[in-house]
This record gives sequence, structure tokens and C-alpha cells, in this order.
Amino acid sequence: MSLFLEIAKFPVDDPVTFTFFAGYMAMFAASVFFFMERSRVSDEWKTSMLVSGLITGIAAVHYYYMRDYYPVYGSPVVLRYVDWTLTVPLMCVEFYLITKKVGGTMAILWKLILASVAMLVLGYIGEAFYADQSQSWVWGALSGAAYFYIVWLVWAGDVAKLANAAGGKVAKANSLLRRFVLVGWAIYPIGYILGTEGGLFGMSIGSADDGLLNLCYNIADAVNKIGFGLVVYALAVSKDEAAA
Ligand SMILES: *C/C=C(C)/C=C/C=C(C)/C=C/C1=C(C)CCCC1(C)C
Repeated sequence: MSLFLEIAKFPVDDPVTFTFFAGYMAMFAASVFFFMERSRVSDEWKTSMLVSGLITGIAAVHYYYMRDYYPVYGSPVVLRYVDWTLTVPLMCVEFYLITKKVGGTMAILWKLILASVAMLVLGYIGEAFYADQSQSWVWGALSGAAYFYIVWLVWAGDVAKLANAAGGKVAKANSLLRRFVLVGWAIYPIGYILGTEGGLFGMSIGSADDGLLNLCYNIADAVNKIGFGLVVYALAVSKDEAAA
């Protein structure tokens, strides 16, 4: 059976399917925007803009497939986690690029990347191994520990210390972007708790299982990937007296 549905058979009344569609288009449009606008920003922001475009671009490709996968087979767990394993480390790279000019090291980048990979691998185990999803809360809790470590790094640990010491645009950039980690990223564990059987509720809406989980993830992806990139863009084009 073909993965691709005939357009007429799409469940248009399903809000989850709709967010896969809208998510795909939004990620695609955001990538075009970030790549085009890259020529407009000063040199030190060009790599950050490129990374923003790569994050939404990689997501657009995954949404293109997930959009067709979901109505037929349900939760696109593997595609979702492949997407995140590529895009979340790239968000870590954004924090590194911001602090690099003021002493950010590869060691800090590796801490962020390893913690994010641990967070995702543990979450994947909790979601993908359907045979024993009653245990998904254990994996979710372990994943959450890695998540809180990342929150700590950007709010109080190495990243925060460097950014605060530097002040100016670097401190501003970190203080804006870390809000995505604290607030925007927190939507994912909520989706996980609502949608996995061992995650307390195991609720579902939409045409397939795990509808609420996918609805949360799709909204969170749009907020975090596009919003994060737009904040980078706003900083890059803003005129700051302490232009870093
Ligand atoms: C672009 C994609 C992003 C920013 C994805 C972020 C994903 C998370 C912050 C996921 C976190 C999870 C937990 C903290 C616990 C439950 C399992 C996860 C993987 C959903």
C-alpha cells in the first residue's frame, strides 16, 4: 500500500491531521524566509540564520512524510525522533554560536548536545516500545532529568554565566532564547504524559491513536523551531548600541 494518500481521502475534520499539514507549510515557508533574509544581516549573524533555516528545513522534510503517515498508521514515532535528533542539537548550536564570541567552548556545546541526545533516546524508548508502554513514565522521568539539566545550563550554568558576564546583545540573546527551552520545550513532556499509556492519562483525540500527543508535539514544534528562528532574526537585524 502506498504511503501517500489520495488527497480526497484526507480526514479534513481531524485537527491533528490539520496541524501536520499546516506545520509542513509553516516550516517550509519559514525556511525560505530565513535563507533569503540571511543576506540582510551582518556577518556575525549569518551562521545563526543559516542554522535557523536548517532547523525548519529539516522539520519541513519530516513533516512532509509525517503528514501522510499519520492518518494511515498513527503516531509517526520514528520520523518524529529522527527529526528531533537532528534539530534539537542544532538548537544547541545556536546557543553555542551566541556565546562563542565571549568564550563559549566546544565543551559547553558537547554538554548541551549529549544531554539533548540522552533526553531524546530515553523519550524514544518510552514511546516506541509499545509492548510495555506501562513503563513509559519511567523513561519519561529519566528523559525529564536530562531536560532539566539543559534548562539549568542555559538559566544558571555555563551558558548563562558566560552570557551574563558578556552583557549587551549576547546576554539579551540568551535571555530570550532560553525562554523557549523553559516554556516552549515544556509542551513536549505534557504531550508525552497525555498520550502515552504509562504517562498517566493515555488520552486520544483525532483519527488515530496518540492524537493529543501529536497535537502537542506539532504545536510545540512550530513555536520552538519557527519562534526560535524569528527571535534570532529579530536580534540579528536590531540596532544595538552594544552591537556584538
Ligand atoms: C524541534 C524539536 C524540539 C525542540 C524538541 C524538543 C523535545 C523535547 C524537549 C522533549 C522532551 C521530553 C521530555 C522532557 C520527557 C518525555 C519525553 C520527551 C522526549 C517528549
